Amino acid sequence: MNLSKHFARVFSLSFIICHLSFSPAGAQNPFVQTWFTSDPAPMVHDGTMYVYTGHDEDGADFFWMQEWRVYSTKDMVNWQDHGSPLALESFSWADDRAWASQTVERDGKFYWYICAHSKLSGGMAIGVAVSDTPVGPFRDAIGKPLFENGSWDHIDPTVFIDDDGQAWLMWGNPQCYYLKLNRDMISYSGELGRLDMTEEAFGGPMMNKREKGKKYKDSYVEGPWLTKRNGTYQLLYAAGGVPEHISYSTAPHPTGPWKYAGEIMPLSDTKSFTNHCGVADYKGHSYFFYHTGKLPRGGGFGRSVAVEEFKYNTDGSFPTILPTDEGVKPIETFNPYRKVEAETMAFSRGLKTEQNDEVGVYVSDIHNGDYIKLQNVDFSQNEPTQFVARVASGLRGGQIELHLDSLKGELLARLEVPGTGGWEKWQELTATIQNSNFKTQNEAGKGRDLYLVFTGRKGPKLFNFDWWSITPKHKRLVVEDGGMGAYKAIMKEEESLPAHTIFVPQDLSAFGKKNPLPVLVWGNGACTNSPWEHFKFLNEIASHGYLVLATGYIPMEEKPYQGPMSTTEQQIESIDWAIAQNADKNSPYYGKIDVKNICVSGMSCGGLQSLYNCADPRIKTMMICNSGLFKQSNRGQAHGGMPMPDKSKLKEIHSSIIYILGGKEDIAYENGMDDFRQIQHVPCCAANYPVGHGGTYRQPHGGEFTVVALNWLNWQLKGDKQSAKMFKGKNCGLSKREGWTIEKNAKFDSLK
Ligand code: FUB
Repeated sequence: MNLSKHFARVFSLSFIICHLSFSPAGAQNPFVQTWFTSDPAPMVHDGTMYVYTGHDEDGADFFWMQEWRVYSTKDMVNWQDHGSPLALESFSWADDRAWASQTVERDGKFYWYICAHSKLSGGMAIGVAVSDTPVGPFRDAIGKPLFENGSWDHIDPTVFIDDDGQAWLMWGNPQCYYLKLNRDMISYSGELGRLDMTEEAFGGPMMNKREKGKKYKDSYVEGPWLTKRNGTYQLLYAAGGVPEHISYSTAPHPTGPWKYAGEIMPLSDTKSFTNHCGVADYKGHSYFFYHTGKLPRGGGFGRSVAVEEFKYNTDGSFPTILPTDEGVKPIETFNPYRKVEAETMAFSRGLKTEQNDEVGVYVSDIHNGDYIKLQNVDFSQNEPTQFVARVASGLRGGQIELHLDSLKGELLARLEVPGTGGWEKWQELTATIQNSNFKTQNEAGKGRDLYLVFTGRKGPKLFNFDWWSITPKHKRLVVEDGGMGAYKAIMKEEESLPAHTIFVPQDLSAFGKKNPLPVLVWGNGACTNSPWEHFKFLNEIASHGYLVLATGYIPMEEKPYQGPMSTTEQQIESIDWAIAQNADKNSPYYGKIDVKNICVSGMSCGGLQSLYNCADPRIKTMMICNSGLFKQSNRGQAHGGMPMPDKSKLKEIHSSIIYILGGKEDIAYENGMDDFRQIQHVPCCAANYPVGHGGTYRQPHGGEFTVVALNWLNWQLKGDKQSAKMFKGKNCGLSKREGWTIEKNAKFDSLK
């Protein structure tokens, strides 16, 4: 018998069986297929779910782990790979075992608590890294272990910030330890604490303290996850010994007394003898993260993160949660009309991801037949015209085919990828969408599954893949489901108003002479020529029945605009346009715009643009956000290109005016408050909310700043008496609203 042929046949058969048993149809777990990932720690920040993981090496025979990785999603099924922003090399004292970890945000910084083997003590140690963003770059925050004493117990840190601000760090195998972190999150106070590892607390004592022959309900092993629900602390942990299941205990205080509460994820055939969990609530759903060994060629040392949705029992206790291959359902649609990092996937086959300084993370190891699947892709917001992709190939390239709903489903486009002269010689290539008449949603009115299928010569690597996008025919986007107001809004560009972005109710039929749309004219922070930082705020305002005309190009994605600054004239163009459209019988806006009720407004440099334009007689009111004219004494701090009228300009204001500032931390606080004090001839107030210069514009629906702005506009432009109460009188709504303060000038109470 020809042995090499025999092995080739056995190998290819087992490969096929592996892939067949790992069917993509509907499966979401494990939700990362490019690498082995373990010990998931979820963190929700700014509307995004992040998961921090360990990384098991391919083909390993122990937990020889070198780095940690980060993934994120907004819809729970399409995950973006952020690569590895933290590795053993980040800690000069660590030399082995990049084991379980958890990240938490505090005061705008992200603290990643890890454990690793320490070359200083020879045992395991707890370390902490810090970053300004959830995806790094992270650096060792203190240049030494946060805690070590030579013991091997010190693994698996969990961190929890309590309602009173106290941050708790817990970890350990088989003893569970705790420390009280200081406010700086990188030091601690007090002595090392030890939980009482009793039968009552954990269903059984530590393994090494068990009485021979005695049966115990359970026992704590490792991987603690500390959280709190309905005022009760919950400690989840890997339990029972090897193989591990997940159990939990509850307590009135993090230090105890803890009481065993039962199993959450019982033992089942996950092909991993360890388990490790984390829980998080996200967009009204509760999720349980854990790991299995279920990826092809995975197992006890090749684990993969998985997630299940669950509902807490009414008393806050956990239900039983079973591991599934299906995983979770999407909770939002996926927008393809933007730059999508190629390493964003609901499922994939055959691929790896790599990273470099030029492009960040990209998809690599692409061979014939490999694919990326994205779930719940909603094409209905626009019409697709082109598929654009950035690729590089050091060999002969291949093709990317776009199919709907299955690997061989309806073909949308086929992109030819040539050799580009190197694996990192990137080219942007375009293919036409062949059939733009396809159904942009499925029968259920949801998005469709999109498969990016890679084809080419059999055998060799084809190309690397950085990002892709679908070019929309029309520049328009529904933001945050159209906003929370009574009129679902849309963000769009109009040919008749170049270099502006319009936010307006989608259905204009509700508006006319009796109910016209007041106008908000907006200038952007840094006088950037796109409202990319403020679109959620502006969209939300539009959804409450306003025509919002923002300076600059439509932000089709939430990324800083890179182009020349805007000009003060663009706000005047907005006013001219609104008046012209209202008078134009052929315009969809004909007779629908309230041209007598115009607010000119802007943030930071956009606020300066607004103040520059303040004398325009068509202005009914002004709203100056995180801004104020520079004083003689600090003019030097201004950036080039900012409009710089001196304080005498304030005399030209002829309307009511509100300053909305970010409190003393706001760099514009001094200038804004100085304006407020100087404005005595028209009603003026200054509202402060302690968030600093950035305001809350990028929070969902624009956050607190939207609430105040909407009340001001409703009062000043729509005459709404209820909204007036937010500002009028000694006990006005704003004076009672958490975090806000308000000051008013002598003329303010005369404001009707
Ligand atoms: O990933 C290495 C170790 O395996 C973790 O620290 C434990 O929790 C177990 O999952």
